[in-house]
Amino acid sequence: MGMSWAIGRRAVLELVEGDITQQDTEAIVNAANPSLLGGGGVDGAIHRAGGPEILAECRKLGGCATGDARITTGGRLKARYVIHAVGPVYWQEGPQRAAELLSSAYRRSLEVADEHGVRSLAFPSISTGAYGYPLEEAAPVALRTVMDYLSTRPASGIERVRFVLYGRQAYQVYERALRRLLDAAQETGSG
Ligand code: AR6
Repeated sequence: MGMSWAIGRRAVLELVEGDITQQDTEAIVNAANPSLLGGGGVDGAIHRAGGPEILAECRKLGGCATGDARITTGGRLKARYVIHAVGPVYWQEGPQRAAELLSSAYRRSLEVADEHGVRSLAFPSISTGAYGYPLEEAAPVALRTVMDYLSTRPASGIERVRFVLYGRQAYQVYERALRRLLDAAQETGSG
């Protein structure tokens, strides 16, 4: 299952149901924690699939603040890079601050990708597992941040951003959220 939409002049936004570790984009994004030393969920799956080289590089980075992102090798993954993004713990921040930090985690991942000449990257749904961010609230924040970035940064070399949703339900939540954002953009004559 999957769909794609043209965003801005140059970029494509894709939604697929699947496993982030299997993506063939140049970079995949990890839903990491501030230690960058591994964990469960997406983080565990990426380190398992990519091998010990990723953790070895992470150890040298000395952590990452919430809302920020760091880059390492992709090790044995198809992706050349892993971008480790730290989303908010929902119940610690409250809805408004959590939305700011979640948006920042996506935006910083895109900036780090651009700094490394990455043209295609895949995101999981950051913070919506162990960190407790309700999927219905996280989806529009994630999608809006990526769409804004792709349509307002003329110097960006990013051509393809893929959201990889784990399970049919998550996919459907993102698809509905994307349709709502695109409809709203059309009505206001932007986007
Ligand atoms: N591919 C794509 N999405 C996945 C996969 C996968 N292989 N596995 C799970 N998901 P989580 P968080 C979905 O918990 O909430 C770790 O311990 C999952 O259904 O991975 O940001 C870190 O070390 C959910 O919707 O990340 C941190 O301590 C989404 O990915 C903490 O968890 C994110 O779930 C980060 O929590």
